[in-house]
Amino acid sequence: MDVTLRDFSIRTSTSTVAAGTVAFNIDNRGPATHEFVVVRTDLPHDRLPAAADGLSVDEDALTGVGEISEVDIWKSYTLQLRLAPGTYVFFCNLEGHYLGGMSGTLVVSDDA
Ligand SMILES: [Cu+2]
Repeated sequence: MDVTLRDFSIRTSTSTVAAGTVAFNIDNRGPATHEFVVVRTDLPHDRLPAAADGLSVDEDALTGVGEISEVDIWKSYTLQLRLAPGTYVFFCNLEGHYLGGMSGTLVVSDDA
């Protein structure tokens, strides 16, 4: 699936994928460095627990699945994850970016 990062949104080519190996083809369209973090949670993507700084998400309070911690501007990355059926949330956790709207939900279904 394709993932496009920009200030401040994350767009994905799909919101549902089949369980198994999922390749996230991540593109940063700038104008800042971003990050791509995937966690497994049933929380709505805009209701993740806040960290003490109030500007980012408390990743320690969530079940991390994978991430690319530095997505440079105008570069492309591939993140491959083995995902079991369930609900996942992805976000950018650089200061303020999550609050700016950089998050979304991915549903992994169990049908092949
Ligand atoms: Cu960001």
